[in-house]
Amino acid sequence: MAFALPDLPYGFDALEPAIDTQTMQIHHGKHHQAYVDKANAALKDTPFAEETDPNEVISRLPSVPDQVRGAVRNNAGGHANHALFWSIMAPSGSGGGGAPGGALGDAITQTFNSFDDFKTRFAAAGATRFGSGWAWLVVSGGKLVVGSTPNQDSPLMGEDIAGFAGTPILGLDVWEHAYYLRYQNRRPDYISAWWDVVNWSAVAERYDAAMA
Ligand code: MN3
Repeated sequence: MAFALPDLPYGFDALEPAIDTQTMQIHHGKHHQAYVDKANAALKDTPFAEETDPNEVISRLPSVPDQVRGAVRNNAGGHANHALFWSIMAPSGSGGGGAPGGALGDAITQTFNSFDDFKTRFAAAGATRFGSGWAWLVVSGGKLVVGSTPNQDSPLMGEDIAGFAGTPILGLDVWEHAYYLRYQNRRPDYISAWWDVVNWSAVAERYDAAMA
């Protein structure tokens, strides 16, 4: 057994209107599936061939054989990033939207001054990422940090590889394939609509696990 495409925890149309149905179908069924297939092909003859958790592989990229390391970085990275992305969203009003409470809510207020200031910082990280990549909220050294990575790099790959490190608890795909059908070039509009479908309970679970 190797990597497998996870089912979405909601229907393809569940994130409307923030993310349209056709984008979800293509993004999950074509893009994410391709990352899974290409990662499996790249890892086939390596010691990671039986690994089912992409986070285990991308956290140890220097141990991946040279000849396939680039393909694994892009495709196991893509698998890990998309699996996280689906899991931290939910339909607006049915788990999606609102504001974080509990320890995560407190930490966001302490770190960024307010939830609105956090959203401004995170949106800027996504809007200013040139080309394709991801915006992140991570836990690093017990602190919350906002940043971004190019392509399918993950903060789990470490600063030397991804340029930004930590345990991701919230991630936003800012590749054009994530928003172009509905928003065309208007990436900031996609980001501002996306807050309506962020599943803060799921993010808080990740926060608690990262802090434990
Ligand atoms: Mn994507």
